[in-house]
Amino acid sequence: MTSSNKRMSDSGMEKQVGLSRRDFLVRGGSTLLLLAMSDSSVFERMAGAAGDGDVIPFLDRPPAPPDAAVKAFGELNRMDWQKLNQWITPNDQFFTVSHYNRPIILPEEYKLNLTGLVVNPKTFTLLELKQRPRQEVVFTLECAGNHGFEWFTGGIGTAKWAGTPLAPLLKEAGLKPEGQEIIFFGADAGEEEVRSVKMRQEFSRSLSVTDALRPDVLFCYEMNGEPLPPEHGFPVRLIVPGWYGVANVKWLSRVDVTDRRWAGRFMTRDYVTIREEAQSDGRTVWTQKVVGPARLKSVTARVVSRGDHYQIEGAAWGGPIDRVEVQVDNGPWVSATITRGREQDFAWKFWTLNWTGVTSGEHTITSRAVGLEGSIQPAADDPVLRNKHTYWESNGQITRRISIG
Ligand SMILES: Nc1nc2c(c(=O)[nH]1)N[C@H]1C(S)=C(S)[C@@H](COP(=O)(O)O)O[C@H]1N2
Ligand SMILES: [Mo]
Repeated sequence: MTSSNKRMSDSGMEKQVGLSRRDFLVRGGSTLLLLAMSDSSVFERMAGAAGDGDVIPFLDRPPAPPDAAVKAFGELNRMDWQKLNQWITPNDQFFTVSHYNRPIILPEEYKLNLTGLVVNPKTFTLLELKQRPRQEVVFTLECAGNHGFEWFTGGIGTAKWAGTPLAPLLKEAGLKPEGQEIIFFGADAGEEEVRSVKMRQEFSRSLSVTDALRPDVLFCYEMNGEPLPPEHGFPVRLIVPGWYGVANVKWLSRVDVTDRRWAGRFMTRDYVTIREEAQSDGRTVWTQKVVGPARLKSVTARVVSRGDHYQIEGAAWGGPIDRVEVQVDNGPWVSATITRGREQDFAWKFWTLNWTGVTSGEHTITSRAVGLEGSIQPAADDPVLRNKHTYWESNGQITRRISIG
């Protein structure tokens, strides 16, 4: 593969932020993302671990984000996996990604317009949405760009989201049979240029009617028992459990039912994964697929020592998970114990493994999530990832390096 194959089209943010191509990790880069995740100073044990212990720092640590990224987006408080201590991420520690402005919306002025191919187009106030049946979901939201750059490893968090389900609301409005696709618009907007046409575009993503009618999809107004914080989409955002962050449109302003697919920036230019895929006849074809459902993934968060006892701890998410396996150096894959989250379909699982027979010196630790249907989180050098040319959906196995004294 030539290095030019690794290049990405440049759709704006790279220019805007003034980052050079070298600032990006392997998968090439166009749009830079933003994240703000504060470190938590209090250190508690992950669920499942008992007593105090010392965290042994990994030799590999994510580098600081490039200055240009910090300048453009403000202080970046990246999540530090070694400090992950709570299964639910507090709102003020939850990462955030916004591609346009961050609108401030007054609750009493808020309106959600339901337009297009419905028998009864309707406008909802915040109060009307809140008066509808309430539903909650614990859902781990990960930016599809997470782990796409060396310095972007903390674009993930888990919250208990509450709101009202879409399906009954859409059914009441009367979806017309020719309705195929539902477009969700945010109140944030920017200027986009396509084939020399300049236009104002709100942030938008669409779902097929089938996906939108899934019973767990919410018009969400609450995050961990609080009104949605402004940067997370106050007053109402879409929550699509099991999908990457980008599908979860914040500052929701309009929901439009249409008879065809939507070709906005975040469906067709950004958040499109480009791969060279081998066909059964040996040919290779280039594919461009829109980022949607989350992919199986796991991370080794830290190693804790208590005397001469060592415990490896981590998280796994991105689909129904059967188990997590851990490999030390070139040893066998060993099943870890899932300690938290088993009963929640859309939340990350926390896992631990007692590391026995530890010798002094340098070691590598790699984890892999195994799905209920037997699918396995791909190795970092798996062709499916090696032949991926964009940084989204970087769900390869992560190897951490550690030195035992
Ligand atoms: N309106 C709007 N919604 C949006 C975005 C955006 O820029 N504007 N960013 C998306 C992306 S790419 C991600 S990863 C998530 C991040 O959600 P958070 O900021 O609440 O963590 O919001 C999604 N929803
Ligand atoms: Mo994202």
